[in-house]
Amino acid sequence: MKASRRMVLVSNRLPTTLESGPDGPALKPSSGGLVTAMRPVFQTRKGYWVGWLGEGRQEDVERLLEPRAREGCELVPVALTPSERKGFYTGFSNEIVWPLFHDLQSRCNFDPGYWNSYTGVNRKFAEAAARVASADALIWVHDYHLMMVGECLRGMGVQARMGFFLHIPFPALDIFEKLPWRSQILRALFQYDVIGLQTARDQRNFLECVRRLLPEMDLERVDDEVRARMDGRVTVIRSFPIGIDFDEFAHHAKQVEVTRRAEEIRRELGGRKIVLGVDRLDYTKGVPERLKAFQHFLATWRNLRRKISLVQVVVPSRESIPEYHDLKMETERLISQINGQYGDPGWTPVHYIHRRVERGELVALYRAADTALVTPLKDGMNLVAKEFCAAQEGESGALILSEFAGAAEQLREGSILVNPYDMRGVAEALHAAYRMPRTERMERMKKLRRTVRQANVFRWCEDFCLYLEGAEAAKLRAAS
Ligand code: ADQ
Repeated sequence: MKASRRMVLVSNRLPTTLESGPDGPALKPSSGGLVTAMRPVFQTRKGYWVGWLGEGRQEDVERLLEPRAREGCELVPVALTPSERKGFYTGFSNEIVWPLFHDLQSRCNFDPGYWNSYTGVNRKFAEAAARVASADALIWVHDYHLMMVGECLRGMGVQARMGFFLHIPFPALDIFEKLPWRSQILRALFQYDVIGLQTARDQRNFLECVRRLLPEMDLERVDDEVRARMDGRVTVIRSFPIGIDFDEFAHHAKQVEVTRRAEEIRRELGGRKIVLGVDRLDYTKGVPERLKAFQHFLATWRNLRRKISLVQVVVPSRESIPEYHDLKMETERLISQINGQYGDPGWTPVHYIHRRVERGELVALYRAADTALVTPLKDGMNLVAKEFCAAQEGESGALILSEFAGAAEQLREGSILVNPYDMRGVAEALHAAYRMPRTERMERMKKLRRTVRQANVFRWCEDFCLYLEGAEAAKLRAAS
C-alpha cells in the first residue's frame, strides 16, 4: 500500500475515553473488540481516527489530545449532546440494531424517534471525517452505529474510496426484514466501495437481503467476493474474518511475570482444573446460560465437584441501559446460587471478577486456564477465543466454542463446538474437555494456534485495505 494514502478511520468510540479521575479528567483505554482489534493496526500507519471521546469539556479534550496528534495518528473527537447519545447510541444502535442483528428481536425497542437521532449523528461523524479527508484518502467506517456515514459523505461530494466493516453478525432475511428502516439502511450501504462482513454466513445473509429488498441490484460473484452494480457504482461485498495481534499475545504469555502470575492463580485456586469465561457483560455473550450449564455439570458429575472451578471475568458494559443492569443482577444471582448450593469452605465453584482487568492479568488467566468456555448466543467473531489460543504457551488448553460465534467458521477444527442454548450439551463438552488426554488437547491447540497466527489482525487489515484501495490492488494480490 502506498504510504502516502492517509487512512481516515471512523468508529463510534475513539481508542481512548475521557474519564474523570482523582487528578481531574484523564484518557483511559476504551474497551470492546473493535478498539482491541484496531489499536495495533493504527500503531503502524498514519492517519486520523474520528470518534466519540466521552463526555468532557472542550478545553480538556484539546489539552489531552494535543500530545497524541504528534504521534502520527491524530484523534478527531466528535462531540455529542446527552440527547444525541441517548437516541443514537443507547437507542437506535443498542436497543434496535444490536439485538436485531444478534437474532434477539424480542429485545428490540423500535422507537420511531431514534431514527432521526441516528441519521443526525451519522451526519455529524461524516462532517468530521470530511474535514480531515483528502481526495486520495481511504475512509474506513466501522460498525453498526455508523451505517449511514458513507451516504452522508457522498451527499457532501466526497469522492474518496470508502469502505465499511460490520463487526457484528448480519442477520438472515426474515429477521432483517423486521427493521422498519431496512431499505434506507441497505441502500445507503451501497455508497461504500467495499462492504466487509465477518464470515461467509454474514455474506450469505446480506446477499439474500439485497436480492429481496433491492431487486434492481446487479450481483456478480467472482470467487469469494460479490460485485454489486447500481447507478454506475460498483461495491465489493466480501467476508474478512477479523483476527488478533497473535505475536503480541504469544510474546506476552511467555514473560516471566505472566508465567509466575499464572502459577500463582493456579495455586490460589487449589491446583484445581480452571474453566475460564471472559466477556463484556452483554446478553449476547450467553453468561447466564453458561452458568446454568456449569451448574448442570456439577449436578451431573458429582465426583468432579471440588476438582474444578469456573473463573468468570466480565467487563462492565452499556450500564446506562436497564437490560444490562438486569443482566448483571441475574448473573450475580446465579453465581451466588451455585456457590451456595455446591461450595464449601475449601472450594468456591465460581469465581467472579466484575471489572476491566489489565492485559498482563488477562494473559495470565488465559495461561492458567485448562479450558476456555466461549459460548455466545451469537457473535460477529469473538476475539476472546482467539486470544486464549494465542496465550496457550504450553499448547494444552481446550477451547469450547459456540457454533454461533463467527470464530467457529475458522476454529471448527480443534475446538469443541457447542450449541450455547443446550445446557446438557455444554455440560457434556466440559466433561469431554476434562477427560481429554493431554496429547489430544495439544494436537487440537496446535491447529487452533496455527489458524489464529495466520489469520491475524494485520492480515485482516491488509486484506481489507487492498480492496479499499481498489480493483488494481486486489488484482495485484490475486497475482502474487
Ligand atoms: P465485542 O462484542 O466487544 O466485539 P469480543 O470480540 O469478544 O467482543 O472482544 C472483547 C474484547 O474485550 C476482547 O479483546 C477481550 O480481551 C476484552 N475483554 C473482555 N472482558 C475483559 C475484561 N474483563 N477486562 C479486560 N478486557 C476484557 C465486537 C463484536 C465481536 C467481534 C469484535 C471485533 O461483537 O463479535 O469479534 O467486535 O470485530
